[in-house]
Amino acid sequence: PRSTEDYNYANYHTLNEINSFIDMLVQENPGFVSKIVIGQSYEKRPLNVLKFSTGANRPGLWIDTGIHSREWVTQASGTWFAKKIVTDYGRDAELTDILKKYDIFLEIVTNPDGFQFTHTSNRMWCKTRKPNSGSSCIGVDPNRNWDAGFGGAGASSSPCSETYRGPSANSEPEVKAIVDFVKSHGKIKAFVSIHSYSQMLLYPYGYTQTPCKDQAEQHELARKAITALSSLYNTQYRFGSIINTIYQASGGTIDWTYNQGIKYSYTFELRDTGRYGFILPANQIIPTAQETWLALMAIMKHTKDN
Ligand code: ING
Ligand code: ZN
Repeated sequence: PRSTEDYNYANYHTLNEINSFIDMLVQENPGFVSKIVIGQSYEKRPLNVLKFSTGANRPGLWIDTGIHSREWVTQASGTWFAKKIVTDYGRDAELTDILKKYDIFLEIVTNPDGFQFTHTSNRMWCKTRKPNSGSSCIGVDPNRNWDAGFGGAGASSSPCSETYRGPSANSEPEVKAIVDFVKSHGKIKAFVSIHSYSQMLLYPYGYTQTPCKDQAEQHELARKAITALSSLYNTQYRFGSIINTIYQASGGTIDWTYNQGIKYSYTFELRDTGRYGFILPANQIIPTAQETWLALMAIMKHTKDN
């Protein structure tokens, strides 16, 4: 494709194709869209974040996709969200209002080394690609590597496990880059980390049964968001805390962001419920992205109004 108009949103793409998409989107929208490189992966790939901004010194809304590399519908949806934002800004009143008050940050390929590996070697690769000392197994689960209940139940200490937590919190550069970004930004007001699959909308905590102090509001907002989501194609989502809805998990992304003071911290598990699982047919990419966008809008709008 020569522009983001020609890009095929209805198909899966390689890392190079997504990176070219990012550069085209920035070029086509000067003064609105920029690319920030927040760090580099273990294999030295840039960690690219799209920034959508219409003014200086704004608080921020964060969305990441693809922290688990095999969850391909998430990176594909992230790409569709990026195009949706530039299409709707100035046309859709609600998104325009959001962008008058907030910057949106979108990291589409949050685990680029893993994503490249899913294209070249193993479609089911999930973790990072950093070697582990004393083991022949590669990689850390980047959703067990955050400094929130790190090392507790709901993660593995074995380097060969798919849920290996890593040698220490933030050991993975892909995680540390986001930690440094969130801390230095200081005004991220909503943080949404997108996975697949299971059709769930989850809020903290995953490492403890202790409810968040904002649980009642998080629960009602989750209900509102999944109601919006299901209005399009009647896709049914479950919602609740991580530990009570999916399973106990320690060192997870949104437990850390919530403990940093980001009240609207959520994780999505996109389509489906297991028929195709991680290998979701490409003809479901656009419907998945469209319905998820309605839920994201509900979360961003609520953040703006509260
Ligand atoms: N599921 C998530 C996982 O990392 C999750 C569930 C979400 C755990 C949020 C912790 C925090 O196990 C998938 N499919 O990756
Ligand atoms: Zn995942």
